[in-house]
Amino acid sequence: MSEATHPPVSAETRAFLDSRLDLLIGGTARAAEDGATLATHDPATGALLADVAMGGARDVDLAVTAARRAFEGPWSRLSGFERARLLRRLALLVEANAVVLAELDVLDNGMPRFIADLTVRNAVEMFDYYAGWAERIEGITTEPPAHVRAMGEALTYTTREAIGVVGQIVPWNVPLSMACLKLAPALAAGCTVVLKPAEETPLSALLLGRLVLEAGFPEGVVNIVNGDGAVAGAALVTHPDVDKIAFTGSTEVGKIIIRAAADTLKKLSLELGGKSPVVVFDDADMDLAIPGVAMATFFLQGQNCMAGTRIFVHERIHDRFVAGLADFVGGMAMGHGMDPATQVGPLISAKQRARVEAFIDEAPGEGATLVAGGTRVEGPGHFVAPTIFTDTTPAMRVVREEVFGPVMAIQRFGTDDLDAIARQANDSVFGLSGSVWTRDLSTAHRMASRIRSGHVSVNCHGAVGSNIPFGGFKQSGWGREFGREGLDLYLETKAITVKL
Ligand code: TXE
Repeated sequence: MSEATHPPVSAETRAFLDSRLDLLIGGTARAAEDGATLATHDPATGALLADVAMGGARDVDLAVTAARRAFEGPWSRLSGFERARLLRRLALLVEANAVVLAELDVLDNGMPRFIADLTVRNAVEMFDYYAGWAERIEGITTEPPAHVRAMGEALTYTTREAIGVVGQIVPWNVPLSMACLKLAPALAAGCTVVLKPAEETPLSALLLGRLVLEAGFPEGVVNIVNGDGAVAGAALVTHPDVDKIAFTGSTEVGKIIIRAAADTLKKLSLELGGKSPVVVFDDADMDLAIPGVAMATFFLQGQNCMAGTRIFVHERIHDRFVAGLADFVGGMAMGHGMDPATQVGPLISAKQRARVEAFIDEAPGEGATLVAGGTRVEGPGHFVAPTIFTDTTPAMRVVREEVFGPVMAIQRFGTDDLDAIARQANDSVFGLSGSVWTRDLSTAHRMASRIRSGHVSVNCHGAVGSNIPFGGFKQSGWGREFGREGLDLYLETKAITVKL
């Protein structure tokens, strides 16, 4: 990696990028069986960052074998308290390596530095939070069945046991966060893991893997296999010795995984796409709502499953609100994520930029009015300016499909009938997130209860946290991550009856 091609990074980050970036299998760093590598680039400059080992089906098989051995061996003998200690040690190590982890995600993903710093803090919190749960896994006692009681005294109780070997497949939009939010509950529950990061962002997970070993987790508990989704990802999904797949990514691949996992009937948790509604009432605090709604869409360049991308604004405030949004967006600094002033970084890839630009090119022809952005950004990086359309309608593609880019689609409403507004807001196959902006507490709660999503924020957006269940209604997925429900995704319940 040449210094000239990107802004300065720390010596530790440079040393990491210059090191061998292998797969982590059974506690050992190793090249792919066939020697294949994957090149990863800085999306802001196009510069090559590093070549990392690219695993295939054979590597996945080795990783699953190592995970099974660990699951049945030393890992299964550790108590929840001991797993908690390891998780807390990992949290401290992530904190101690915060700068390198943040810089790796900035370089690999393009995200602005302030977002990378936020994701490292979230990662630390995630391991600390789930360390607490590792100490609190418990079952119940209940009444034995009548036919056993008829024979004399008996006892029925339940235990909560780790599901086993888990395959975790994650996307590129928040690489470190995704790896940590998947690993923490699985390890707290006592599972072992084969993690497959996204092709576009293989770096921070590899450093995390080194930290997992440094924290003292037994070898094979966490295995990391970078690789192609259709090869390494698919091998994990069909592997007969994997008990569960946890996936975050596109709804399209989620459906492929459901079908592919059917033969082995794996447990699945899926966090998929979104097209979240943002409802702005005419009594909303404009000073709060304008920046808040802008960031609901443009945070992470809109490459965010929770992004609020269908905006419903009361017609009485529409013009004022839209003018305020255009002003705000005009002041957003676009650039390399390592520049502290940057609020908008590049999209992840040329492919993603082309996909997003196709939505932008098509919308005016369907009748949408362009308010901001919309012009092509020249240069080597995959930049797209924050783009706002108003006068959009429910049938437009920009309103129906997940763009996963910085594109906002505004519709107006003229009614005060909350059921009618909710029908508009819920007119989507997705149901992941949403937000309501009003000063009226009653309107806020009544509207929040009508939105068919797993997560609703009031006067803010995307208020997620390690302790707050998160997941989708409808085609946004199966299951809830974070909180206690996030732990439950990795546990089986066993009922035991003993005739005494
Ligand atoms: O996602 P993919 P992509 C949406 C968003 C975006 C679109 C495409 O709309 O524009 O998806 O992004 C692995 N078996 N989201 O193509 O393909 C892949 O290697 C097993 C929403 O990047 O779903 C990667 O690790 N695994 C989203 C992961 O799946 C497979 C986040 C995600 O890649 C596989 C990302 C297969 N057959 C994209 N094919 C969100 N909800 O946060 C691919 N993968």
